[in-house]
Formats: sequence, C-alpha cells, structure tokens
Amino acid sequence: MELKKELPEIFEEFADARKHSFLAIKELKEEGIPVVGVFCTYLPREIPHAMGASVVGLCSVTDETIPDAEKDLPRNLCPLIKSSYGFAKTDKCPFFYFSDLIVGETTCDGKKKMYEMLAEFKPVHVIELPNCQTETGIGLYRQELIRFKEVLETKFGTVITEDAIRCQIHNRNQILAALNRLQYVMALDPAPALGLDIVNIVYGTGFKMKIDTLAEEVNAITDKIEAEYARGRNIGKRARILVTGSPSGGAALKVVRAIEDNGGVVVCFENCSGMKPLDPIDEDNPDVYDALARKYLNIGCSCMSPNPRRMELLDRLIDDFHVDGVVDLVLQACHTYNVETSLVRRLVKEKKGLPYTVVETDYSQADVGQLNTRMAAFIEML
Ligand code: BJ8
Repeated sequence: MELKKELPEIFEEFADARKHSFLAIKELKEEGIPVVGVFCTYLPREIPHAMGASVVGLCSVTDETIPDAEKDLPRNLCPLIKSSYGFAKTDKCPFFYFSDLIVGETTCDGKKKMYEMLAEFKPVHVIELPNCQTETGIGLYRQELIRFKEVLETKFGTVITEDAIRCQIHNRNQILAALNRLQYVMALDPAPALGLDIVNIVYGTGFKMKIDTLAEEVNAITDKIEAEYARGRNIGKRARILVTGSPSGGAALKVVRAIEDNGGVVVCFENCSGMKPLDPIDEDNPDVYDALARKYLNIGCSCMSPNPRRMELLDRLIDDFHVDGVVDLVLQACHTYNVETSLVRRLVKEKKGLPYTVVETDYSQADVGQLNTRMAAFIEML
C-alpha cells in the first residue's frame, strides 16, 4: 500500500509551502520585517536571520518567464539563470518583488554575469565566493561574510551580533539534522515513499517563513513515516536510483517523474535540493565567521575547482542508500556540471560498478516523452 495514500496531509502541507509563503511574505512586509532574497546554497542564511530578516529563495524553476529573459540574455544559457532573471524583470514572482536586497554569489559564469544585469533594476549585493576549498579560500570567504554582515547592517540600520548568529547556527544545525534524518528514511528497502514526495517536503522547507519550529515539524513527519513503515506500509520493490547534478526542482522534476512512472524510485538526491548542503556547522568554533566559512565553502558544487567533496559524498550515498543506478541531471548550458559528468561516470561505473546515465534537459516539457522512453530503458537494464 502506498504511504502517500495513507498520509496525504504530510505530503501536501509542505508541497503547498511555496504558495502559502507568497501570502506570508506580504504579511511580513506589512509588519516591516526586512526580506532578503538569495540564490545559492553557499549563502549562510544565519547572517540575515540573525537580524530578524526573512530569507527567501530566488532560484526560479519554470519556463514561464524565459521568453522575457531572452530579450536580454542569450538563448544558449542555463534555464535556471534565464528563468530567475525573467521573474525579476517581470516582477511576476512575489519573492523578487518583496526582496529589499538580493544576494548573489560568484558561482558559475552565467550567474555572475546575470547579477550584473539584475543590479541595473534591483538592489543586488554579490558575495565573492572563492572557487577553491583551501585554507586561503576559507580565509577569503570569512572576510566576505563579514563584509556581507556590514552591508546588511548599513542597509537596514541594525547591528548583527555574534551571539545572534550563534543562536541561528544552533537552530540551523537542528534543521540540517532533521532534513538528514528525513532523507535517510529512503535508505530503507523497500522504500517507504516516492522520491518525489520526499523532495517536495525538503523543497517546501526552504519556503517556510517560521524557522524556529521547522526542525520539530520535519522530525514529526519522519516519525510518522517511520511508524507507518513499521506497520508494513511501503512502495514495494523498485529499482533504486540516485539523482545527482544541477538543481532538479520545479520543471526539472520531470526527470524524477519519468524515473518513478517507469518502475524506479529516487531514493537519494545528491544535489542542492537533497543531501549536498547538510553537513553541520561547528558550534564549538569560537569564531562564528570562520565556522560559517568552513561549513559553506565545503559544499561540493561543480563551481569548485577541484571539487572532490562531490565525489566523496556520492561514493558514500551510493552505499548508504543501496543504489542500483545513477542518473546525472544536467541543465542545458550548465558547463560545470556537464564537464563533471565524466568524473561521475568514472566513479559510478568503474569504482562502484553500477549503471550510469546523463540526462541533459531544460525547463520545457517538450522532452517528457523522450525522457520516459530513456528512463524506462535504463530501469529495465538494472
Ligand atoms: S551550490 S548547484 S545552488 S551554484 S545556475 S551551476 S545549473 S549553469 S545552480 Fe547552484 Fe549554488 Fe552550486 Fe547549488 Fe549550472 Fe545553471 Fe550555474 Fe546552476
């Protein structure tokens, strides 16, 4: 029996979080609470949260505004960048509309150049993210985080204390641990739920405005899933897939649907909407900025050079989640993830001895039929 049918409210409440957060953000603005819009997992939300700001994610995941974006940006550019720029330009996304400050980071080239154009009509601050995970890189990032704190203090006329940041670090660690525990229910075999449902919950947590009770809420969901599983509810035996690569939210979830509609289950998302950002922050480090720089710069995104952390994480997750095959999702024109496909292929096929395939896609639904055919063939051979 499918767990989703038994516990529908679990999956729906968080899936609707984005919609509800549009209303919540309007109310917060009316109360005079500052709103900071962010793009990337490398950004420590703890700093704006420490001044009482609301933090909203701005990475856009539909093709709705891409034609507007393509009036300014080249067509041969990552859909995430074009979609985000398009929503900012047209003011169709309440998060862009209500953001008092938009914060970008120097991650991939496309995003960096897009921020320059965005700054012509929105208030933008760009954090210089070092591309090397060395001690020098950590020192530079630490300095950039202090500069970011000062920018916030000046813009919003406030003081951000280290104690307030420490408090947010503690809360963030609870949330990260809860998200880790939730996703690890999928290590059970057979899996207790579809990957699509789990990723929707995780994605929904990013839109929750009230974060002080978020860890408890996520843990309550995990408790329910585990209790139902113990009573014998699961989705039955299916081919177990790990998805890695570019962010897979929104329209790109068509790849996940194609896997799960054709007999597979995505037991693990290695990417930013999954396991990638879940390492804890060191609460014993007396220097909060050093603690934040070490935690966040350590994330294994392909914009790092080299990027060993991604391979280490993949290696571990493939074992932990008893994976049968790996699907590498690359958004069109995402050069860094595209280049890394050869490294991931080598790891998966040669070291782990598992089947591997790459899917290059965008935010349109034009390739859904083709995706279904490819994923059905991939799953059949597992
Ligand atoms: S930490 S994955 S959120 S940069 S925009 S790199 S898809 S070409 S989003 Fe990302 Fe931060 Fe990394 Fe995560 Fe490619 Fe597109 Fe660039 Fe992208």
